[in-house]
Amino acid sequence: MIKDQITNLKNEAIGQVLEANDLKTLEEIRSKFLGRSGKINELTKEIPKLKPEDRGSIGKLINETKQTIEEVLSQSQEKLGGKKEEWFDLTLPGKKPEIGHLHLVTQTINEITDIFAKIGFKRVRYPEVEWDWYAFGGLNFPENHPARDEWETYFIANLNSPKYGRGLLTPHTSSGQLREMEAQKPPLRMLNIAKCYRRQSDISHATMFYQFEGLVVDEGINITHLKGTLDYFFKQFFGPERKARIRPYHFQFTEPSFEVDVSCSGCLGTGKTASGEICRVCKEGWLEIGGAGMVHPNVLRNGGIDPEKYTGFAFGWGVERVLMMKYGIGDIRLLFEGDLRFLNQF
Ligand code: FA5
Repeated sequence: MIKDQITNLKNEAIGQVLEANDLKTLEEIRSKFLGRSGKINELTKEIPKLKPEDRGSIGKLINETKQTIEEVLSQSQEKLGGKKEEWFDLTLPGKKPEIGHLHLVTQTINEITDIFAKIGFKRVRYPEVEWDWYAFGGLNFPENHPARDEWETYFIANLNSPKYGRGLLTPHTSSGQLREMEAQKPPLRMLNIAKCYRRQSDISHATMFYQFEGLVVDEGINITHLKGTLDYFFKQFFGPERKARIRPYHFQFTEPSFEVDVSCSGCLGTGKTASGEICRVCKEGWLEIGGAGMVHPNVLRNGGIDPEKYTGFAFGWGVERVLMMKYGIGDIRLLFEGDLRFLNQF
């Protein structure tokens, strides 16, 4: 019985609100239904007369009805242009909008791109999801090379090409070498900066990281061109007093191959501090930065280039590693955690 009364009251109120054409009528409806001696309060006074077990549910129903009528009223009020003006204190200090900036890795990628652009290197992009041929096979890696091991490289399930082998996530930017050779004829001056993926994670290794790869192929290119390019980059990126050093090493796709070191900023390559103590940063004057070498003749052949006529050099380093060296950042994971307290410093 009382439930029917409540439903009828709700329908009556909504009907009247929908028919109202002005704010004054809405105010009258509000006081008629929701006012102190309005119809809702009349009903509320009936609650104590109910059986104790019914009081809770009827009280709840009356409250819901009140809310519904309030919502319908305020919607109509807004439609009729009766939105209340909000009070605004002009003397309050304003809120400064937050202005974002590029992530340190992106800033560094842009800086590296600009440095190499000045000596004619063109930035390129090649697929992140690659074939074994471009990442390994065509770069002279034998079938059983450990880099192909599932523990190092992410292979993609059910992605196989009869011609190019298994699908994978690029483990290094060297996969761009053959793509570049296929894309155009020498002279080549490529800068491939891309995401790389490896099953590694610790203080200096991330599962996803960036590498930048330089490739130069032309007639008469030799090791002095490589050394000069490395020297130029280090001076531009780390500072005019820095120097490059190359040491013999082994990579499948370069011959001869080198590890590249940059002279330490702390001791300027001497390995000793001003007071004659051993430099704590490098211990020997040099910091290892990554790989380089003269492009292997088999790789040139696989890219359709005659190794009797052309020679080339290549280098490939981690973007995060070089920026960590430059800014003295001790843990690569800081770069990917998105912590603004860290990122806002750059
Ligand atoms: C290579 O990847 C070769 N492709 C480099 C190369 C290119 C040699 C051209 C010769 C000619 P390596 O695996 O050493 O080499 O990696 C090169 C650099 O990538 C490392 O020195 C390091 O700076 C960076 N790097 C490698 N793995 C990771 C990782 N998991 N996280 C962050 N940086 C990494």
